[in-house]
Amino acid sequence: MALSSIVHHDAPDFGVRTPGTSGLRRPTREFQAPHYLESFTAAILEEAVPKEGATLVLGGDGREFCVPATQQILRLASAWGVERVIVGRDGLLSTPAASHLIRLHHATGGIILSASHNAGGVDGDFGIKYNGENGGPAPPLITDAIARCATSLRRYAILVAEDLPLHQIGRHHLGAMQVDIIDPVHDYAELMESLFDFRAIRALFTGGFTMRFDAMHAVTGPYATDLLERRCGAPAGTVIRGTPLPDFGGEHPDPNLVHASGLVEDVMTAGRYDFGAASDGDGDRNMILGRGCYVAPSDSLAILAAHLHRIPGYADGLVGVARSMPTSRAVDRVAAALNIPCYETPTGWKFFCSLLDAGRITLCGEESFGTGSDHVREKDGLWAVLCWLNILAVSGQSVRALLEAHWAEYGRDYYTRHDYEEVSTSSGEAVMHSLRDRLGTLPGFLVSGRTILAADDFAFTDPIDGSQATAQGIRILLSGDARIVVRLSGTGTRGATIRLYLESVGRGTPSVEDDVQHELAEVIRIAHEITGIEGQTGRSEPTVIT
Ligand code: G16
Repeated sequence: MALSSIVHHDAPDFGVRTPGTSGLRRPTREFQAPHYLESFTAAILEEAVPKEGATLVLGGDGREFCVPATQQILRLASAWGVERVIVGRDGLLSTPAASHLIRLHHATGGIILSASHNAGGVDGDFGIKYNGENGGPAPPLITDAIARCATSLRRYAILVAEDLPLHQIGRHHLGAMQVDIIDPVHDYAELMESLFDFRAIRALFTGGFTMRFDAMHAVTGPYATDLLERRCGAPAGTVIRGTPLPDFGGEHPDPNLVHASGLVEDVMTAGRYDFGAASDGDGDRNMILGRGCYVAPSDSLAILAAHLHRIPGYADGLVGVARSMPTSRAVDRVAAALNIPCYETPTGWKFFCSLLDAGRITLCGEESFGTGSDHVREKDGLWAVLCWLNILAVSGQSVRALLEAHWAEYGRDYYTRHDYEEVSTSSGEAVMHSLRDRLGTLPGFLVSGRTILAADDFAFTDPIDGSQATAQGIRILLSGDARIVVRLSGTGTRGATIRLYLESVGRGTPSVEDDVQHELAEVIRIAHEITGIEGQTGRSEPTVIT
């Protein structure tokens, strides 16, 4: 197509648009405003994509606005001079699959359209994020530059062209740019097949093992159906809510005890299946359930660390592990027993990526239902589910038996997260400011029979490149091996969300029947006393407890 088909548009001033923990997430309607998506994408291209010879991967989780956004981004990429874009059919790509494709094709990077676990639809959220050539979320240096550029950019170029038939796999052209529309599942499924013992998993299902996977009407439906039902032989119907819908069926695609309550009822409460799992909007999170039990993400990470060598792709063992700061310290004890390093990083997958790139860690995970390894540079929901299936298959144990054996050997970290969603930004900040002001005075303080041993605002220096991240959340260590962490969410889009993380290492013989909230009642009380959340926010109860 001739150069004359590129037009330039003026972009209004949308104010500061700083990508958060995981890209720019805003209400869908905001993204649909004329020039909003376009000018932000232009800023991404300007700051992260060379004008010549670039290959990009493009896809999203299928939420409202994904398809028109994909078409617009293709026109913008063509006008920018991108040589080739690899797009998932219908604009679909899970986040881990996009990460894999970037690495597989040695692409310049990728643009992922998702607001992850946030609700979708016209009244929900939309999001966009840029991943670099390693397949991982762009580092702060790039996201800050994108934010600055997006704030000041007043003009962008776009190709005038018809929509591409996104449902048609094959090679297309848009101006001088080549567009390859591919099956979003195939390459990712092949990667999984290279890591796991599918024969053992198949035998597990043949032996009558039962499972439900809740795709929550989000992107993992087609991936899970191919992997679990077709490649691993699970009976048809194992994957539920498997069709991606623009509004996720009106539900919140967040795999936790609250938003996946149907699955929780079936597997955990009623014990109808041996195993249950769910993933989120873009397929990077996971929740694991066993008959009558729930596996807290921090425990899942520790158990995977202890058993990963039993999976073919990890037969050489682990070089190191990492967890985000608010994740419980359960994995630290496994790492100590394995005599491998354990890194503590701020919340956000990008902090793991430099350790993964440098070959310092094999496995990493977060309390926020994220687990992953060096196979991609994103957390990976279905990968975690396959890890569990593979371990269950080769160990012959149930989820409950694995959990209880793990706790008997390493001790149990009772753990809960209390979220105060959509409080006013000022009250969220007030809670943090007031804690920061008092940090120095807290150690030595006696609260409800426990002594505060240490308190700090978590700061991190990347051991590879020396970059620093400060003010990453307040850590309060209490006597009796208990810990309180407080931070503001980086992914909310309305007001502020305060996250209160509470944990205590248990004594005795831990069982899946233990009431975690009861075990932690005293630590919860102390957290309220120290943080003053109720007084600052007027909320006496959290919105979500996981
Ligand atoms: C994103 C990041 C995760 C992080 C999570 C935290 O997850 O990728 O690394 O743990 O946000 O969210 P918050 O700041 O709200 O606690 P996702 O799944 O939303 O992309």
